[in-house]
Amino acid sequence: MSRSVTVMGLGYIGLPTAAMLAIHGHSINGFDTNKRVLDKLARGDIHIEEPGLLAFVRDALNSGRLVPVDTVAPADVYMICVPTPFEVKTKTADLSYVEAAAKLIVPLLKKGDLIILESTVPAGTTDDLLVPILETSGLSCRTDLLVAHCPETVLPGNTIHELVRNHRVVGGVTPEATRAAVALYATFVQAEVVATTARTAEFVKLAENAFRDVNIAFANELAMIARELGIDAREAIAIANKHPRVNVHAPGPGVGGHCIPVDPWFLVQSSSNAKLLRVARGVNDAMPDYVARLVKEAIGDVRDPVIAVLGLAYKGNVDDVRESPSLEILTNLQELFPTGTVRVSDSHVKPDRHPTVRLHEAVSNADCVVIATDHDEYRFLDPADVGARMRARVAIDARGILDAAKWRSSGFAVHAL
Ligand code: SAJ
Repeated sequence: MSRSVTVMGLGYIGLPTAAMLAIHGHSINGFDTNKRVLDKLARGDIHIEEPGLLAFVRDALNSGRLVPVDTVAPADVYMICVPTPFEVKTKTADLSYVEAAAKLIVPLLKKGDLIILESTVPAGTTDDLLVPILETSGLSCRTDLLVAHCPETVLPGNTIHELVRNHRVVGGVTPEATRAAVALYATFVQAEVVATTARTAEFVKLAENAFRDVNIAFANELAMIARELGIDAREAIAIANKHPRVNVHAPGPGVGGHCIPVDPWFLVQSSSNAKLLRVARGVNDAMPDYVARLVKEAIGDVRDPVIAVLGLAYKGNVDDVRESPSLEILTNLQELFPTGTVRVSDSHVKPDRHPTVRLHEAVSNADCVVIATDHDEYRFLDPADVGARMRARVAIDARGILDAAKWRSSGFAVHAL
């Protein structure tokens, strides 16, 4: 059945979801408080880099079923896809955007409306924060409104595919709400839509990302130990992973993005039993400093060194710099080499997000090149060409993507993490 849906927040999740619903026959009002986002959409353009998303959104706009709106429009379904940032000082979730979105909906609510929260939140948020706000409308979330949480689970870089192919977890405040939300997702999801409670759905999402954070911390710790022992960590991990019950993740310069470095704290804030999660966060947060120290170890006491950092995005082939380890690496390098020059290049990152230089400018006269992000183009760099522009041939491969033998045969000292 086709529904009228107002999507609140047209970011990395809201925009593709709005387009997906429109393409599947629903009538969508796409609301955002950011005028730039709406202006771009009005011109048939989008504000984020995501493979295939531009064409997908254009199809939705051309269908006439995705309409950008600058005031919240009435609908039968409201989907809240706003950010839930992390308060650095208190290490807790900032739920002010969820609150604000919910308050905007209140005056429009009528009996039978379905309200879905997709934003990642601490367990209990739907019941304890969203429901009381919605009930200021005078309608009950038990008998009048249908309220559910359905956490987004898409991997940036593969959003459109995963929106359709990933299973979804839907947790309603009541069984009727669960059923209504399941029915909506079933109109475009080609995988299982699992029904549970709102609280469990919230918890599951956090558990998934915490799993990755802990596993990556384990890989990073193994990598540091392996290095001390003169062992190639990635080779060792690849061999260990041949065991049918072992799946160690990849070591790297730290964990970035708006999810994995943040979500474990949403569990920590709920319980004093969360110990491992804190330690894992600490291990991953210390990796940029470890990478900077590898640079120091590799180049020694060169006076006024020039260091080229390749990659600012938090992972390969995306433009997103949120919580990117590269930002920390830059700061750490500047602290370690106060008289040196640290340059960063990343062709994916738009200049209004962060200043960068072109790759050949970054490596020009450099004493060391650091591969900080696993963008595809860095895998295929020609070491002879890069080396010819540099003052000394030292490479720190924090992502393990260079063909070390090839780089060594071009005269590079290669230090891989
Ligand atoms: N990373 C490693 N080693 C690895 C894997 C990742 O160092 O083995 C690093 C990446 O380089 C990156 C960070 O971790 O800096 C996170 O990257 P990611 O690709 O693992 O995850 P995200 O943050 O892009 O997306 C995650 C996904 N969650 C899971 O895979 C459990 C995605 O499905 C979620 O929708 C998303 O978080 C979210 O929105 O919560």
